[in-house]
Amino acid sequence: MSQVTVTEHLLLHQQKSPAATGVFTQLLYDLILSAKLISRSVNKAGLLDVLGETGETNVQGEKVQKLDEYANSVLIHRMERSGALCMMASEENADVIVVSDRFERGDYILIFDPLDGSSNIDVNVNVGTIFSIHKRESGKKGDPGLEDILQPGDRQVAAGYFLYGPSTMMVYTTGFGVHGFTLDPSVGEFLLSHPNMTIPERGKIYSVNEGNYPLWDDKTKSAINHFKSFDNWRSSPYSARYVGSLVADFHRTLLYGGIFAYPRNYKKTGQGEGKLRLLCEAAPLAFVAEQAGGKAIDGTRRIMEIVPEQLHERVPLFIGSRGDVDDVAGFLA
Ligand code: P6P
Repeated sequence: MSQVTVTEHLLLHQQKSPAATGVFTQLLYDLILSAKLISRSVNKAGLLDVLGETGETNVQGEKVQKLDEYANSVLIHRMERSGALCMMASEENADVIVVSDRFERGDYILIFDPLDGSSNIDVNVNVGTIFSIHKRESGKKGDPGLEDILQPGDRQVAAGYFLYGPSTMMVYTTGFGVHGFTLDPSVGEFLLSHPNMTIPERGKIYSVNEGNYPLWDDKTKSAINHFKSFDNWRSSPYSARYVGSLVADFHRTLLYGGIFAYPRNYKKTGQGEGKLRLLCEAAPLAFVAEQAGGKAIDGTRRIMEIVPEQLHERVPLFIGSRGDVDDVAGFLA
């Protein structure tokens, strides 16, 4: 296969996209550089003093891992200097980060989860960085604010993720298909390895934390039981796979098909609306899923249509093969 880098691919195949401007290319370049720095530290985690927790708790009430903090600081430091952004939001930061006017600013807005699944780092399980890119309505002047970032997923200019696993991959979309790249550490470039990724119409794997079963409502229990029964489209139970790292579970679902679910967990504090965040997890992955021919709902609504009311809003998430998500929608209607 010819060695096509991400930036070449963007220029060659994404001209149609409003994203394919020089400023966007610079944004993507700096995002990729951040991911290379994070990948290097993740891959050496056992050797550097970056394992374990910082002793702090983030806005989500989760213990901050040392690598979380490192990944977050790399992204903020690098991306505020990209010249492409006016504002950022991180899953690790309570408030938005307005790019200081001592840096050159652009109209793009970057939302990210710097190291999703980081509780798995200490046991050497895949983790990832998820990103979502919006563009501020042109012509707006002055400092950006929450109203510029509380946009539905349909308004995303681009979205994707980096997966730090046996190899480091980047998967992204600008609205013209989904494309996967694998980092070749010997040259330090992400090279096109999965052009035009499409998710199978149906799968044979369901992915959910079954330990939360007692916390679900009856409709959710029926929907998940459907995949573990003989009365589904296969007339055979699906296989269960659950890594507990969203990017790893989603990436497998994208490649093999099937469904990933994180339902509402009633009785679990703060998870009445599910655990996953709309802006930095559900919406970017929903963009990728839909561009690959899949679907993503919160149970009744298309994720991409939900207008966030707050920065760290959580949503239930059912995402994956079109047919499997439609089955879930039937049970939850
Ligand atoms: P649970 C990791 O902490 C994360 O945010 C996602 O990566 C993952 O899908 C989910 O939480 C796992 O949550 O409750 O099943 O451990």
